[in-house]
Amino acid sequence: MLLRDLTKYRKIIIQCHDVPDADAIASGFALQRFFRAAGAEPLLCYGGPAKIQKPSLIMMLELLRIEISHIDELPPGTELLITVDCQRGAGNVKNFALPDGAAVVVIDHHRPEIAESENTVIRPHLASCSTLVWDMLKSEGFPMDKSVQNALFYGLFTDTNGLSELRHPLDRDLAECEADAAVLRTLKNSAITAEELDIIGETLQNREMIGSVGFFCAEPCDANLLGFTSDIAQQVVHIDCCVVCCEQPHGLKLSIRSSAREIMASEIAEFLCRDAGSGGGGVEKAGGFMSYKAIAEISGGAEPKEYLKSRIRAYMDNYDLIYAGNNEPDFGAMPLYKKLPQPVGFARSADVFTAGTKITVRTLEGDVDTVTDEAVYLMVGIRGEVYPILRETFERSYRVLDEPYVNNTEYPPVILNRINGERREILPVSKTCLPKEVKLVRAARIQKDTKVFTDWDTEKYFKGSAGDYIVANEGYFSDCYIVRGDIFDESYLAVQ
Ligand SMILES: [Mn+2]
Repeated sequence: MLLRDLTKYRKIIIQCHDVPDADAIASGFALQRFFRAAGAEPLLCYGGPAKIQKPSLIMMLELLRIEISHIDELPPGTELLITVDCQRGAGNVKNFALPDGAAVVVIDHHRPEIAESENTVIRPHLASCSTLVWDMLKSEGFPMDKSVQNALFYGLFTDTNGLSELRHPLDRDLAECEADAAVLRTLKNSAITAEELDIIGETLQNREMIGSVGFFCAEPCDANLLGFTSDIAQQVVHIDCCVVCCEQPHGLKLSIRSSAREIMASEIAEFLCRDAGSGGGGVEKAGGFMSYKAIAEISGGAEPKEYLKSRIRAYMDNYDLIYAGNNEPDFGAMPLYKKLPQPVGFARSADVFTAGTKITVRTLEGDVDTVTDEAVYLMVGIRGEVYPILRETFERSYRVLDEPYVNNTEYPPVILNRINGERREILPVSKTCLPKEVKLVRAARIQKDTKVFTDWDTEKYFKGSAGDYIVANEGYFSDCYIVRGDIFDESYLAVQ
């Protein structure tokens, strides 16, 4: 569904969830501006028991000149109802009676709780609904003025604990669009009331240790308090990871910090929220959300916080840890396989920006900083992942095919010039190449969840589940890694 498909409606209601937060308000406000520019009469509103009272939200409405109404019923003649940052039919959004024939559209970034259709745009991998709306408005070529940009930036800011829990490359793109530093500075620094400071204090006093994971529960509060709390807890000695949660009307909101190599915050967040919501972020900081409804479904009615604790325990118990060159398995005894040559993409870094430019490569898997150089090429993998390689190594290992490289990844990798902010896509200047040599490996299916730590990446690790393969390059067993089961079956052949 595209926004332009909706401009045929005149009387449009944009509804935030009950007790709206900055992300819902920002998303709705930006859509209101779009539909107003298209000649419609969009009303931004919310229902539910309480009016907006939070000081930072009242300040947001004033500074960005946002008008939002608290209503009991939809105005007569409503032709289109759009729910933002929530899904009509879910528990956290007032189910207004709809006039006959009115259309309903859902724009949200939470886990789908309703059947998806051509009238729903639900993207749980995005950290904020503001990111989604921002992306939709960009696809329409809608000129966003400062107040719209400020609002969307602030929506993302508050949903990611001050930008520390960004998940998707699109989140990172929006995070760079701070429009008006002065307005945002005021908003950012009016986040906590004196009462909320007390909540942070109390939360930190009630700690429960699950293995080396510190578990903290805040009383129901604004989600941005969780990030401040976990930032403090992370620094405590002997706590490898901390999980701070609080109950929100329709689910648990989580903030996670890691200070140990064995736990990547993004990965534990994804593990804890699996099937119950969505979680993600970076190596050290991540966030997540688990819906009560989903927890009840998958656990057979467990108390949500108890369920979360059981997930933390499962995470701590589940893994085999393999340190390359140290306690690795007996690769020599494993079957030998050869890797089938598969075309991959590459670009000369100096073709993207002139040699010597400081760049950030942005991909689905995260950001990588490097400098363009005649001697540095960029490899592009099947899922759009990008990694630098020395030209010399490249020429030794790959044969160039005279074809452009085609890859339909969800987020085409881009290169950002760190000096002037210019962004260029890498795929248009990429070509296809094939590995020259047949690579031999030793491999075996793993029986249980495993993490592999290598010497050449001291920050991240490979993670696999039962059914994936642990693989080592023949002759260099300390060069080991995990390959997903389905990918392994497609790309490796047993050597008899
Ligand atoms: Mn949100």
